[in-house]
Amino acid sequence: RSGGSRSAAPGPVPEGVIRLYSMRFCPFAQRTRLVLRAKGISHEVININLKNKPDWFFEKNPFGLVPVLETSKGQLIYESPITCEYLDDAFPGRKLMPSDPYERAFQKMLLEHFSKVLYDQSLHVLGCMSLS
Ligand SMILES: N[C@@H](CCC(=O)N[C@@H](CS)C(=O)NCC(=O)O)C(=O)O
Repeated sequence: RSGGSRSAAPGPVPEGVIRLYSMRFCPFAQRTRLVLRAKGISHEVININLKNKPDWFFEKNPFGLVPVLETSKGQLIYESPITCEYLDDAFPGRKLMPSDPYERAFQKMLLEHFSKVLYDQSLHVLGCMSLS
């Protein structure tokens, strides 16, 4: 869905489904998509044109970033690690996060390390692009 900044907002999320506002090549949204798939959660995806964001998107996330989850109750969840933890907590089935407090903390510490690597790599790629 590209649309342009004044395009109409999508309707409410149907019962029994969760909606993901995403972008195909976003590594942060990829985290959320991986959890949706790993847990087999029924969902729909709306891809946002980040170069020309629709105005209504800022009502979903004031930061204007993907990923964002929206429930059929109109609840909005953003920031990728928070979306992943929400999905793990809110849906039954295989738990992705350990229940032990230290193990949970350890997983989050690991995520911080990987986020730093991801960020450094993004900068590296941008650096290479600006050189080419
Ligand atoms: N801290 C955020 C970062 C999300 C993020 O940076 N998403 C990018 C796409 S990969 C975005 O929406 N960019 C739009 C913009 O910067 O205006 C998260 O973990 O969800």
